[in-house]
Amino acid sequence: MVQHLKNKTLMEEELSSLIIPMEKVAHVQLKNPLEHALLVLIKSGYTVIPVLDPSLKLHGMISHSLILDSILGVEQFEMERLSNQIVSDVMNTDVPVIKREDTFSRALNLSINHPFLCVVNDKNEFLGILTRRSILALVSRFLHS
Ligand code: 2BA
Repeated sequence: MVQHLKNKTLMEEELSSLIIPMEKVAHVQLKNPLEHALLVLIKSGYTVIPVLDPSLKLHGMISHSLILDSILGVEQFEMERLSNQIVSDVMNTDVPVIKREDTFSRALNLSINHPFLCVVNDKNEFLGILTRRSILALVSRFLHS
């Protein structure tokens, strides 16, 4: 079983079908004001979401905590920063990325430290996400079959 998963690429594995496609992933644009990003985060219910540009290329991730941290003044929140700052000012650019040609083993390793991985193509265009939950569900199915 281990050898099987080690050599298979995402494309060959049924995990590929578990990728949540871009249209269903809550995301924001680089130039959106923080106010808009916070609204999308709150409305979607997710804590961290991808940041894209108008051509749908992946640039980073934004979270509640990054936004709150960036509007924190010395003694209080500086609420005007929500409209003065944009997503690219505060996003995290250290994004866990995976391609369909990558091995399942790489996805599993990356998912140890990340709740989800961004799936991109060779042009860095965002295709969707793969959650740690779906990766573990597949491992569990293999272990029990
Ligand atoms: P979190 O937002 O921290 O969510 C952690 C887990 O809480 C999710 O695990 C899911 O089980 C649950 N959850 C949170 N918000 C939810 C909602 N609006 N609807 C249903 N369940 C919700 P996963 O589903 O494994 O997702 C792991 C991480 O992947 C999420 O972490 C989020 O950062 C990202 N994510 C998942 N689906 C997403 C989507 N459609 N759009 C944007 N980001 C997504």
